Amino acid sequence: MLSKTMEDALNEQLNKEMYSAYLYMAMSAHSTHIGLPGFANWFMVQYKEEMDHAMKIYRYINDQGGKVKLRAIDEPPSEFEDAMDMFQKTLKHEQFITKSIHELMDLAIQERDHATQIFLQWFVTEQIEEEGNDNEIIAKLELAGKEGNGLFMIDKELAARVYTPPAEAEE
Ligand code: OFO
Repeated sequence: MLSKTMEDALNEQLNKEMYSAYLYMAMSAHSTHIGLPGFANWFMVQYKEEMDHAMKIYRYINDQGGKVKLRAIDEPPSEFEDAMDMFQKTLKHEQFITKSIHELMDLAIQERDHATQIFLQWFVTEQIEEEGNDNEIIAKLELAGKEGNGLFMIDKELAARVYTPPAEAEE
């Protein structure tokens, strides 16, 4: 059973996850456009993961007898300076999402909503991984410089990322 405040906050988070998916889809399209297929692949996998995050919240609201309310998704940017710009924006966005998840957790604690606290734990852990991945790629991009062989090597590395659908029990 969700309080109305918690239901609203979860619906808001669902929308933020949909925006995340949209943002990474835009970055994937841009990467393809500027000839970086590995980056395009990485962002497309990220897009799919964000859709999974959104669906996880969707199912949780339903399971708890709440009402899913879909809101308009903001338009993401379609132009980026370069690969570094995309990853800096990705990190900044993930820091925003982390803050948002922590605020949701604060609300669940305040409301003594134990089920939602347990549900949100998965997202708290996930955000550590998300920011970690972005920091790692930014560090590599700093070493590689803006173009040339280094960038080509990173593109090759990012081409290897594979999307793994969530196990049924985790869905
Ligand atoms: Fe859903 O983790 Fe990124 O935004």
